[in-house]
Amino acid sequence: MLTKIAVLKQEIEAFSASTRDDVEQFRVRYLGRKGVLPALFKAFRTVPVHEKKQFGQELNALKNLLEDKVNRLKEELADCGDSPAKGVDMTLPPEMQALGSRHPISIVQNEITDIFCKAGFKVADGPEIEDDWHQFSALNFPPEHPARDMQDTFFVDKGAHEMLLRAHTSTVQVRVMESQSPPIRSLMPGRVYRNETVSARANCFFHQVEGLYIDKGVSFADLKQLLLYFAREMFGKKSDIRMRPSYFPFTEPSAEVDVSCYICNQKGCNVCKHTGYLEIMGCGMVDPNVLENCGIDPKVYSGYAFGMGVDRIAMLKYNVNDLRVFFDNDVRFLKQFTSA
Ligand code: 2NM
Repeated sequence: MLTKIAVLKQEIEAFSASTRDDVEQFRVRYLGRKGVLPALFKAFRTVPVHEKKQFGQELNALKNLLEDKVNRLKEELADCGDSPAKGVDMTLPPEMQALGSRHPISIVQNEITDIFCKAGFKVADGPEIEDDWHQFSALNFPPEHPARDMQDTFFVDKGAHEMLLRAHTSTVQVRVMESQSPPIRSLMPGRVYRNETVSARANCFFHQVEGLYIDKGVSFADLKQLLLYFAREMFGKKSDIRMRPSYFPFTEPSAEVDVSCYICNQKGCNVCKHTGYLEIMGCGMVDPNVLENCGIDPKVYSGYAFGMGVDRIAMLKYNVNDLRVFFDNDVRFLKQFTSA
């Protein structure tokens, strides 16, 4: 029996493992319930009394040797899964996980909101599925207005509780005006939906940032100054703006805003179609009817509002001539954009 123990000792010392599985098999073979060591302890019972002391010591030494060996092997292999422990340089830096990047539309949207937030505007949020009141009636759209037509708006449920996908984020402005009292300085970035034929310049959904300022004595001059500040922050210090009269149901007077072409410095190029200006947004003084509809007294308060298409500005900024590429989800395209 002593020779058997000596042989086992050599076997155990010589054993090496390259995976955690190896260690486990080794442990089961020697220390498991039906393993070599328990069998020896069983045999120990039949050893003559005068030999028990020596055998006992040898057996315990063998047990300690085994347990130490198993623990050491386990530690060595703990960090490497089932791959070989030897030849792995644990000081090497790990393989970097590929990071995602922000979507170009989100980058531009954040840039726009940051600029207005510096002027004191606060971002508001609201539902994308809306009702007639917030989309049309509160905003002074007459009942026969063409935008109410099925052709322009996506209706979700034409039943008793007619719901629709919002076609502008002014729906959120209505909610803000209904729930807050002036002064109001709020900003609504978000996705809007329109029933358009999809093309290089139009999609059935796009992104808007709208702004609203309501207080006592707000004038068109205030609006003009804010938009000039925005144009210079967004398109460069040398930018200029011009306004052209326009029409929206919810503002009176209304205007389209153009920014001087930052690509050719107004010398004329393909992007500005040799006009020297790029059309970037619409704006106006909030119609007194809208204020009234939202519970704000138009005799006390006045306000301005503006709205711009994020996708269009992103096309200008990144020189993209087909807006569908923003939504094809081609990672090769999307990963080119980083927010500084
Ligand atoms: C635009 C252009 C002009 C606008 C108006 C309002 C509200 F709710 F105050 F009446 N919100 N947004 C507005 C005005 C939006 O987008 C081209």
